[in-house]
Amino acid sequence: MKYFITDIHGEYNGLELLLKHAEIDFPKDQLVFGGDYINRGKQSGKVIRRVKELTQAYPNNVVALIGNHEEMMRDYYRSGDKLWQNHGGRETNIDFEKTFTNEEVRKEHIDWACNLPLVYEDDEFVYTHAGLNPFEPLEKQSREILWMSEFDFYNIPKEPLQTVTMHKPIIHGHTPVERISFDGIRLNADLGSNTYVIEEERGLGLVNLTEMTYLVYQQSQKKIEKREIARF
Ligand SMILES: [Mn+2]
Repeated sequence: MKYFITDIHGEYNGLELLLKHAEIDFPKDQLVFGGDYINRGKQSGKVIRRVKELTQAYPNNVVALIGNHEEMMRDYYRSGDKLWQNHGGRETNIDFEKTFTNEEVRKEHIDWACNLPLVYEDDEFVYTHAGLNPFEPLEKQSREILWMSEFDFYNIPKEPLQTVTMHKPIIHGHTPVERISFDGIRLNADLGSNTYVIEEERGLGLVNLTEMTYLVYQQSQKKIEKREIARF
């Protein structure tokens, strides 16, 4: 089975519940994380620690990509860019200090999160945080793709995207949606964890790409529900 989860935004309890519920068989199954582990939610440190742990325990089966929130953290540490501080970075930093009391361990986790890859490709799918530039080869995508709005990404005609991915569907997140759907080339799995203003609307999805179903953790009720991916 192939699984995908994205835009966790500090929702550690939901992540754990979903992983348990899905009964992922780690040495066999594949799990790709689409980025945005941190900010907004209260447990960014624990999420980072868990994802890093999984990628290191199963280096052939678990892949973690960078999101624009880790990119903001990267810019903050590289050049002092203040954007991160205004997007939850201040609180995330405090949480990192609580989670990783050892400074070296903390640094190691921050470095890890800031240096994750932009794109991953397997035999069936291409994975990215927000979008792809159809005019750049997959291995040479510019960092701007981390910020691509859903409007811009879904305005790209299917053909150039199919050309750049060799007809592999693009699995991504970044812009919250109420339901996960597949338009034949794009699948957005961000259900607005710690992001939607209305708490009842916030969800965290774990997609089973092999079955084209997903589990959604509804944050307000702390409940998990299974759904089919809509196709159009
Ligand atoms: Mn996000």
